[in-house]
Amino acid sequence: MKKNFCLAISAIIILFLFLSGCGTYGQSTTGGGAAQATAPLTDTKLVTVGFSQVGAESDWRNINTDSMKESLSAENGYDLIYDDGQQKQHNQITAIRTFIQKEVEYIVLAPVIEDGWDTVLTEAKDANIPVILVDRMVNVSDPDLFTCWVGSDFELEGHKVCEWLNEFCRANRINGNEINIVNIKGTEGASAELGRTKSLKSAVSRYGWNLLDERSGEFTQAKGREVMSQFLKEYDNINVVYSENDNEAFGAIEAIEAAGKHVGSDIKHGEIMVLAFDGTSDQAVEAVRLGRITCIGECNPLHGPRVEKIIRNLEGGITPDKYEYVDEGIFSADQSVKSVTIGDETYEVRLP
Ligand code: GZL
Repeated sequence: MKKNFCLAISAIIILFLFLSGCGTYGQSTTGGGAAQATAPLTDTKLVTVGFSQVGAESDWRNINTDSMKESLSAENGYDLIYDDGQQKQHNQITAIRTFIQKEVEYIVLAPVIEDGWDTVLTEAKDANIPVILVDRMVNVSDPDLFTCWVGSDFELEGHKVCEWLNEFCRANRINGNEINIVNIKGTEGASAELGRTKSLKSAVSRYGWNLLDERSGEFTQAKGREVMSQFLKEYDNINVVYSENDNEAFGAIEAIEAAGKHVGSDIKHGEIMVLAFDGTSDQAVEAVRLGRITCIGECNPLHGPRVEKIIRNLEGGITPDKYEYVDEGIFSADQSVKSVTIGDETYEVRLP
């Protein structure tokens, strides 16, 4: 009698468990008792990321922003809080403080300039929020104030373009002292400006070029046009423009043609050669192919997948490399120079 009773109770318990959604093999199911798929990914908690972007000053920046937003999307498991710094450091500092107040899990910073970040990055560190730097670098007293950085070698970009100009002069029998160059710099104090300017200055002294003047075009087309217009009023012998991004180059070309002059590589016969950096927009690609921009040092804006992988690895307890450089080339349609060599690396010159 007692045995039958226990068997009956056991049967009832098993039946209840099965019907109540707890599988007979310990798998949890949802409703109906039949085994269901596990909850879809979107039910897992999203990783909150605060991203402080420089601004929207250039085609490169806009493509970089799109890359970050596409990678740090909700479907990829992220809750992205985006802030456009309007090219002002105080806006970025305010944004970082807001991210800290919101207790985001990660802060991504594309710093507009290198100096002035120690205080706010210390606040982020005190709040135990990892900071990932993207694109430009910060100049801080303690490198532990950021977890890692991903971006470009801006000095190398400048070396490639300057070596291209040197090889162009050799191939076309132009003496270094015949080069009268102006520099439309990027945002003063930005890593891209510092690196590209430093490389130009070392090439000027190495190859005997005449650096007539340098002023900031703030990486924008409007300012690039304004600076170039001023240069043309002050100098009548400019034959090369070193423009620290494509948008400044577009503005410079507008100014040059408004002054009745022509852009191109035939500098022996009065054309003004325009050199630039980025090569990311359709307009820049067309300008190179048409020879309106003679040479561009590539600057890769697609940092989104790299930053997403860094965060995913950090979530999995994997420490990222402190510094991650992206690969970049050099573009030109001029046939004078096939490749440039920097140190022990040779870079083929190609169409974008
Ligand atoms: C380079 C980036 C620069 C681009 C400009 O990585 O910081 O800022 O060259 C952009 O186009 O404005």
